[in-house]
Amino acid sequence: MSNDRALREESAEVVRSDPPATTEGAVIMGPTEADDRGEGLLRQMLRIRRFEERCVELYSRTAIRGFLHLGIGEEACAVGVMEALTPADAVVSTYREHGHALARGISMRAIMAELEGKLEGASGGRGGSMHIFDAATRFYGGNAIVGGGLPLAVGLALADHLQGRQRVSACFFGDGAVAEGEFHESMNLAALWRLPVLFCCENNLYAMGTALARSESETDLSLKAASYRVPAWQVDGMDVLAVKDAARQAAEAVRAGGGPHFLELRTYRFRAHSMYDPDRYRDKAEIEGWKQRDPIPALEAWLSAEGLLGDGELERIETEVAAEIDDAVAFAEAGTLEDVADLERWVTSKPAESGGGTK
Ligand SMILES: Cc1ncc(C[n+]2csc(CCOP(=O)(O)OP(=O)(O)O)c2C)c(N)n1
Ligand SMILES: [Mg+2]
Repeated sequence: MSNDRALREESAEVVRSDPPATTEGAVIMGPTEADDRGEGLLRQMLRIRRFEERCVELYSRTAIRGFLHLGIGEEACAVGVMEALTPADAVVSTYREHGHALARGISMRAIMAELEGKLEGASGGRGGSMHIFDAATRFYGGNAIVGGGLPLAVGLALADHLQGRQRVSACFFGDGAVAEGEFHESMNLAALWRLPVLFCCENNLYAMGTALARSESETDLSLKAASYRVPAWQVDGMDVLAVKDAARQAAEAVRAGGGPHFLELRTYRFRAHSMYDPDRYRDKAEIEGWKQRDPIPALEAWLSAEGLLGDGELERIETEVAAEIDDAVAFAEAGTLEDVADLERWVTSKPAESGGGTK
């Protein structure tokens, strides 16, 4: 028996959803089941897509500066997973987090103002695109460090576990994070202590310009989770209904005390890694192949075929989304740039007056 097979059989369950783990010969995957919130899912994905398209324009006229990582093509992951969470759950994300933040319910105004570095932004304009944070929705970042969110999610889940709260900490990270020690330490402790973490690996096959197969001896990421005895499910990350179904099942199991679960969401970014990346490492044909599986037209087509998208409905959603984005941009542009005199504020903390500070 090969080592792979032994691992699969002896350790945690590895559930495979269609299509299988290969990306060759990409097929168009339609949504797979009737869904009463189909239109809501479409709206969320369109909000994210159109928001990020507007970000490109704003970046080119330097209204947005610094790093900007877009998740165009990956919207089904954010939207599908968020469907499985309640407001009491926590979300930890990466620097490619606009979609997660929007789907979680942070206001588009606060996100756009953050991207434009304004005081009215989610993080007071100090974080920018990579550091959106919002305690009210339990959205604990935005993190520029690859793999940096994993131990945070484990810590949040440990707190819930110790205090007997039935909450889930959902942690998004990329395929590149599996190369980090933090990934392995987090998987191990979460499994060992049976912590309520939903690990959501957005496997878009590249970490900056490095293809997964050039950096990992084992490219089946679900096996890495299985080696820690964490149930791992591979999911078509271009199919929002498949993501939603898998996330719901996994979150339910986590909430019921089943310990951490791992979703490998097989997805693809249609644009470069960031605005600075000339994207010379991917074949045009590969990109075009994945665009054929764009999650938005796939859901639109399915909704229409099922008669769930009335005449003029799509146009109405597009118009409403465009208005929301216009409003968010106007809000951000009318926002305040923090006074330079405040530059050092929040950089260091003052010892607490009560004497409770660090000595
Ligand atoms: C610890 C660490 N090492 C290196 C980097 C530089 N870096 C930024 S993004 C990135 C690629 C990460 O790829 P992945 O986790 O697959 O996420 P994706 O960008 O594909 O969403 C790297 C290596 C970093 N930010 N942090
Ligand atoms: Mg990646």
